[in-house]
Amino acid sequence: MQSGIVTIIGRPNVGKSSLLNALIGRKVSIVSHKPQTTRHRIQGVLHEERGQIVFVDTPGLHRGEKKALNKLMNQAAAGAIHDVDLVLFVVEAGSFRDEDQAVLDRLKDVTVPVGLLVNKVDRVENKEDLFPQLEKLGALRDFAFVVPISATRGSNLKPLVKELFDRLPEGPPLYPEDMIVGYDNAFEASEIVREKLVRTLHQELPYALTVSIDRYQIEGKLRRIAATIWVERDGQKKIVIGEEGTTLKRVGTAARKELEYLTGDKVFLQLWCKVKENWSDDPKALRQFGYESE
Ligand SMILES: Nc1nc2c(ncn2[C@@H]2O[C@H](COP(=O)(O)OP(=O)(O)OP(=O)(O)O)[C@@H](O)[C@H]2O)c(=O)[nH]1
Ligand SMILES: [Mg+2]
Repeated sequence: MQSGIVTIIGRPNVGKSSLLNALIGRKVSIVSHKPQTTRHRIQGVLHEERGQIVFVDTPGLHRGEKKALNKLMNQAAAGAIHDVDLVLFVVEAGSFRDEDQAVLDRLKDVTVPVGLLVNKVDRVENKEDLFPQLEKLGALRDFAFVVPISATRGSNLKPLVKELFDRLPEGPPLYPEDMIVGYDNAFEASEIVREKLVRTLHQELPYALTVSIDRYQIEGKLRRIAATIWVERDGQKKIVIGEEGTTLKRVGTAARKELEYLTGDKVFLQLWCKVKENWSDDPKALRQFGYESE
């Protein structure tokens, strides 16, 4: 048996969470087309005959740490490259930017193998363009391997997993066989609600909100969940609620359906929206909402 911890790192929006979900075959980490969707380290465990891989999805490393929340997100990501067995550096085909280079610079002192994943290759129209790109990116450091993938289509994931097992140490499984995710029910509910909000709302709102769970009760095949959506200003609260509550209702329905799908139970979801001024730059509020510093 082999087992090990593999961190997935990269700038925002390159498809790290999509990759984790594709590898595990289930929604483990929330996804949206907006950058800075993931805010915590998210664990998903892959169980195979060959062994077990614990994947760690991370917030996209970004510059311009405007708020305390951004600093915590970058810390959570940067802290995940230590004490692991392998690091997967994810970039987007055809779009290597300064922010990617900044991530690469942070990987300078990493001594465990670093694999390069060039994601979103489904978007490359002319496949002949890919080869020189892979060669150029592959020369940026001494990568253990370079694999072009499409996380959303699930392309090339088997060869990727083989590259991982080729390098992971012998050892007993780190987690029990039935453990797929590293978080609890309440965290899952808060993230699913946040995903629906991020996908529904525009401009700065996704960055101004967080979700806390006030109640999570399991009664047989029914789950009663009460959640609060926190925003920073009164005007934002109006937008979250929407005219006659339509936006909040739409978000609630989408979140409930997904939670029912994920848990297999019936879900009764109540949502409130409240204002906590400047929470994303307030260390005490951040702690209260579960954003821990290292
Ligand atoms: N076409 C295409 N789109 C992809 C692929 N992988 C991810 N995406 C899209 O890219 C966007 C970002 O995906 P995420 O998985 O949330 O990216 P992330 O790196 O986790 O982003 P952060 O959490 O913000 O750091 C979403 O709209 C995904 O659907 C892919 O292989 N092909
Ligand atoms: Mg993510």
